[in-house]
Amino acid sequence: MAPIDYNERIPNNVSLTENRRLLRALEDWQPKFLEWWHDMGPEGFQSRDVYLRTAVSVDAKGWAQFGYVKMPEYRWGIFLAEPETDRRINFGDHQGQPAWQDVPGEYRGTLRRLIVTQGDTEPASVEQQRHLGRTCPSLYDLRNLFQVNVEEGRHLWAMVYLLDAHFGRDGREESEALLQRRSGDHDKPRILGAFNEKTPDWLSFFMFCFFTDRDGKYQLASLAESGFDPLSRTCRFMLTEEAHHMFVGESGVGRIVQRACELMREHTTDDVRKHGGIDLPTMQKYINFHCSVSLDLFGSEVSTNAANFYTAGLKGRFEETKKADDHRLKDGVYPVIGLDGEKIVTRQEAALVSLNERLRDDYVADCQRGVNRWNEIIKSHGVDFTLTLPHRAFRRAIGAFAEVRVSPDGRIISQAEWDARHRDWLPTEEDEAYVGSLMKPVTERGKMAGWIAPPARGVNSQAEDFEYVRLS
Ligand code: BYC
Repeated sequence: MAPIDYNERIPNNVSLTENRRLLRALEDWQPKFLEWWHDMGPEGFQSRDVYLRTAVSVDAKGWAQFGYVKMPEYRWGIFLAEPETDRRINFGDHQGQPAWQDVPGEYRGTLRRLIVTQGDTEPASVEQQRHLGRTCPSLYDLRNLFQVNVEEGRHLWAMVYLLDAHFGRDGREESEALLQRRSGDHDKPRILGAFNEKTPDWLSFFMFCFFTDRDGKYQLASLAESGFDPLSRTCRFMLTEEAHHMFVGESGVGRIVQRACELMREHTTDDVRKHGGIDLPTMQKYINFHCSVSLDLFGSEVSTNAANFYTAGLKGRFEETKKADDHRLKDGVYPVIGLDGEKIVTRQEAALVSLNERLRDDYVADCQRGVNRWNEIIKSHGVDFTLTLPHRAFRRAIGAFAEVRVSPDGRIISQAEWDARHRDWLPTEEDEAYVGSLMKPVTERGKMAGWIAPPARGVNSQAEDFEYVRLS
């Protein structure tokens, strides 16, 4: 395995210099990426030194190094996890055959579509978050935002590498198109719903990192099982970066919950807005919104697309190789919720077409573990309040529940009840205006906005007043 060569214009561990055609394609794309980064990347901080981690090797020990970098000079590059000797395709019709090093012709279109869909989310999230730097609650959070942003940029590089290396001219065209679509743009939107929503404030950002990046974890883990080995190796390395994004989300929301509880105790009131905090009922509304948007990212409950991806050996289940079954799923069944007239029911569906729902199950269980940890914080302050995940049929736009109104506790309701109640369940304009009113930048070393508690520890064990971003 080649080490990462940082003397190259494009750092990589895939011996890029030995493939002149690919090198030229990527060197042609690089300035376009930088132009996009300048236009659509973090606004206002491009010339600042930011304390960032950069990948130096892909093995488990010490893949990251920390240092000050100006974001446009970040060493974006191409890093694949170590190859597994004699890796086989572990599921579907090609089970047992050697993993593909090149794209199998019959799956070219499908594989390209999967890679493009994955790739499209990465620049989209950077676009969604580009204004947040101006209202950061602390230098620590500002640095974390930028770390997430540069790594999403690198994830885009990862998908562009696959497109350019394996899909010829079509791949190069797709790589360009990834820089042309824009989050929320009416004429050229990003592909998936959640990536066209706004991330207007830091509460939304932390929720996004918790819920939407977690979809990333589960989708990447499924693609890491792929029989197309370059995709598998790329996703395996991306997963190590994704873990930090979810940490930013979970700890960010946890710190806001903690601050709310502190204010409740200090002032013996539930109305922490009076004291500059974000109250727990508002947090619940944001959870309802971000969870439901992210649940849509798993696609329809019953999906022939998902069945085809699996049968072809392109996209597996979460932890496919740890499961003890035939890995073909031709005969099995799986419980899937759906609609029966006015009722939500569970049916046994063929396992193959239920793969989106199965992945959603894994995802929901993981989200619930995070919510439990937030509830532990609440409990430790002696506060009587429980945050919950909304029912998975709540406010869905994709799949069996797209056409019905469902309450957060899972009752099918009338349009009239929805109209009367939805303001109790989802952030209202007033809630958003209140949260927005708290978004005042705090950029003094070691200082923290009043609506969020300080982190338990600094990045890379740095002191509380560490200058994570040099603003002067
Ligand atoms: N919005 O059978 P269906 C991340 C489309 S996040 C709009 O229901 P399928 C990250 C679907 O494309 C991870 N359209 O679903 C996080 C299809 O359209 P076509 C991103 C949607 O195909 C934070 C049609 O509806 N990675 O990394 O089984 C920051 C019927 O499809 C949506 C991936 O998603 C939606 N929500 O599964 C940064 C992995 N849902 O093809 C990054 C790659 C469905 O008929 N993608 N549709 O025109 C996939 O595996 C699949 O495309 C999906 C959908 C799971 C998304």
